[in-house]
Amino acid sequence: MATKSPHDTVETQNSIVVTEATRRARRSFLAAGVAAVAGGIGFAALMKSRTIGMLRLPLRKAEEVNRVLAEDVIGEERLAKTYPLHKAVKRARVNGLGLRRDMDPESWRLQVAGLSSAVSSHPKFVHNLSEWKYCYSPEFVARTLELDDESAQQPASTMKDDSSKGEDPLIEVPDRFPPAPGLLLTMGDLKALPFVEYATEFKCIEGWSDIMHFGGVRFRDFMEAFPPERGPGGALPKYVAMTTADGSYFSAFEMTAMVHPQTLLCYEMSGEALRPAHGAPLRLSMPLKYGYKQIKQIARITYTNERPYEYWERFGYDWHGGL
Ligand SMILES: Nc1nc2c(c(=O)[nH]1)N[C@H]1C(S)=C(S)[C@@H](COP(=O)(O)O)O[C@H]1N2
Ligand SMILES: [Mo]
Repeated sequence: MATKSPHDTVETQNSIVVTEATRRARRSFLAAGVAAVAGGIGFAALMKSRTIGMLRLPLRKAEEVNRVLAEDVIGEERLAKTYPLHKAVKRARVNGLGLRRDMDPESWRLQVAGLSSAVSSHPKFVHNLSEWKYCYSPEFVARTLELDDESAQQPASTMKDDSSKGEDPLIEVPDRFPPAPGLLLTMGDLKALPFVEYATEFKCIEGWSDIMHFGGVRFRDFMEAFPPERGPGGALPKYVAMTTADGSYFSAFEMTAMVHPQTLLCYEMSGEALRPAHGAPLRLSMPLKYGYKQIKQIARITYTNERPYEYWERFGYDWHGGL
């Protein structure tokens, strides 16, 4: 069997993106040439026009437009602006519904489904992830309240998940913990991967933003370590779904957004261990998307080719949540 090195996973994805971008650029380069001529500029005029870099201005402009387009579609090259870490707020605002404060932290595992069959030899492989039981008990509430400060204890969400956004009662929320083989990872498995941190602007659709400092592992590094099952021709799965342990919140993403270098699985915030109100033990940071896509208290990650359902979708919010 030809085993692909884990490194190959991300490299291949990048080359897919690059190839696609190059193809688009070439297409619009030609289109620009045609347009320049058709637009009456004429070849001689085109050759006399100012050059920027290697390209004459009219072509350069088309290339620019194309770059913006490609970034929009591919979402791979655009980076969110980063700030010096000390510019981040010391205590970030808390927002969100239904975070569990009563989970036994010892019972937390990160379930990963949709992996390459090669992982069946991994020591943390299990045949049925759904058999894992997270433990809840009121005795853990006091401990998580202690880890958060008072402001974190009264989340101020005004995001409507009631009928005001027109919930469609016909939409049935699918089971987010279907039986599946996969890995049951611990925080130690995540901490063994390269640590990355940054401060970026976090934007909530409710109209506030803060510079927040996140730390954790790049999803692309995580994916190298725990590679998904590939489709025909070695294609990566199209989507990644994530859900909390109790299934009360869930989000989903295109693979192109997941391999973005600023997409992090975070276990630190403000340079400290992630607090319960901010989604301990593990949350997502994806600075090119709105806050509602940055799921907290992640328990299961699934690679899939079917577009997964997203929590806010039935209330009329955009599935992509892009900024
Ligand atoms: N599990 C879970 N994750 C969630 C939410 C939630 O309600 N539950 N709310 C989202 C929204 S709308 C925002 S703005 C951010 C807030 O993150 P913070 O509390 O760390 O500021 O979490 C996101 N992730
Ligand atoms: Mo939000």
